[in-house]
Amino acid sequence: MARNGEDAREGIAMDNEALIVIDLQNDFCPGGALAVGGGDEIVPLVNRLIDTHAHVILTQDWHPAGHSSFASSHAGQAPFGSIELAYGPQTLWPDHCVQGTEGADFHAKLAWTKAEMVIRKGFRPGIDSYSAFYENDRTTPTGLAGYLRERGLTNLTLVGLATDFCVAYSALDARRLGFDTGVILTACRAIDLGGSLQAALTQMQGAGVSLSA
Ligand code: VGL
Ligand code: ZN
Repeated sequence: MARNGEDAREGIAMDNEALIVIDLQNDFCPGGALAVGGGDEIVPLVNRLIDTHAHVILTQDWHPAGHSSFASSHAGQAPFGSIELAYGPQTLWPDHCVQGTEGADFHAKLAWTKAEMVIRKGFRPGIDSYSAFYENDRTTPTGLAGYLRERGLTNLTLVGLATDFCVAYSALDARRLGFDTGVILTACRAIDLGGSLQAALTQMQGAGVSLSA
């Protein structure tokens, strides 16, 4: 069966399909606080995918100042190191996507107006949240699964930033929750920290996420 936007392009109403655009925010684009290489290059393709999908959902990384995932919140720690939090190891990041700042805004060229839902994550001071479904303690839900189920949106296509963190964690959780899940890799860019991109691709493949170019 044809997946994703192809069905929409053919004009067939695919009312069970949703495009989920992950964290396409200024801080993850060149010039931003946690810039992902080429993060802004995906915007035109993502906009075309938004155009061809009936249902569009956005996620927005949304941290309070002083968030526990920020290296600056921990004395003697530097960005991209790792510490142990109550729920396990946590990579430390530069301050990014602070609520209400320009860095937390969506990329200015992202055609976001069609989005039916914006799910914010990472707003609890003590827990980071890569996945659109569960925070990093792996038990606190964001509410997205319930929203999708209630709307009958069973087939998900994920794009955005970053391939090896928020996109991969979201895709793996989506599979675990029983959603048909695809990732369009050309509409994603990776942070690639210590082999994290290859690890994420292998994990997604193993979990039955349909990876396409
Ligand atoms: C992300 C690190 C920290 C992401 C968010 O969107 O992939 N990565 N916060
Ligand atoms: Zn974050």
